Amino acid sequence: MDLSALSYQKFVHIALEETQRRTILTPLPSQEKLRSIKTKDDTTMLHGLSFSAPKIRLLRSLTVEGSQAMKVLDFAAFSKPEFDLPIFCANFFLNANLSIVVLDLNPLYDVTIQRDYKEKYYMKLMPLGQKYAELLPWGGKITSESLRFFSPIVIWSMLNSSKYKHDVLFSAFMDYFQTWLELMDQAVEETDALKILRNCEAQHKYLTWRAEKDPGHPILKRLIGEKLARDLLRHFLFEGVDTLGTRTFLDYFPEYRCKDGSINQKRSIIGKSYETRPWDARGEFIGNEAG
Ligand code: BLA
Repeated sequence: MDLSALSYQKFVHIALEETQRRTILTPLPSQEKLRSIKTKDDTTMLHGLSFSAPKIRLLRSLTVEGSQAMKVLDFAAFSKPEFDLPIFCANFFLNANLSIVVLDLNPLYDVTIQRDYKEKYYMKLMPLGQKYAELLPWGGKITSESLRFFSPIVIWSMLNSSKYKHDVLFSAFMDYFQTWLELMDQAVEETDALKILRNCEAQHKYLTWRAEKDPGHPILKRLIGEKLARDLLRHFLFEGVDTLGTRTFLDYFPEYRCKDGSINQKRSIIGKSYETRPWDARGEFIGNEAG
């Protein structure tokens, strides 16, 4: 597949346009530093954009494009802690053969445990989850630990790269993002300090997980080197990981502690599981790790 026909720029462009129809975006200082980075191979470019808005703490986008070898989109939106909105999450990776897709409104609270949270946001959205179940089918076993950050409407898929699938993905991306924007519009500011603190901690736990274990890290390190990749992760992609809370990765995920006190470099301790979609059409969790 010739990748030159496929680009994620349109995704970013239209998503930002839609956001601007509903709210006022203010560019964040982090965007200046990382607006564009040339990679070591000199043909690939990284482009970053980041904004805040009255209800949004951080809306940011990273694309990797240029060389024929691969294209990447990492697009996410985090609300201010006064709101318990899900986190918008679109992570797409594409090379000549394969397209890897994660698209979700990641829950702030584990929906297998917090039923009230699940009911508040996801019960109405189950038809949206069903809409793409056939065109973007479940991608097979994944890092088990990731599942608690996913919602019953998550799209996790591995596809052959094609223009048709790219167009389907654009449509899914816009549906999910519009849904997130609608939730943002409707969100009512929390005033209970304790609840705001809980939201802050939940976002911090999520950021801590992703800043340490996101599957894109090895590629980013290869492209721009260890130091800049770390900077990109902690001060741009997962900004807030050093400010929204004080707990460390090992406080949240003690099972990753090695005997010498360091963090186990493996992505998963439990291993991969969930061969098939572990949620039914009503959003009930039906997975078990052996599956
Ligand atoms: C693969 N990316 C994956 C996989 C998941 C995600 C679940 C399947 C592999 C696995 O089971 O871990 C995405 N995982 C997530 C997300 C969360 C999570 C979004 O826990 C959120 C909580 N992906 C990127 C970027 C790159 C990238 C920026 O987001 C590259 C620069 C690449 N993702 C990438 C590649 C793979 C992958 C190459 C397949 C290789 C692998 O599994 O290591």
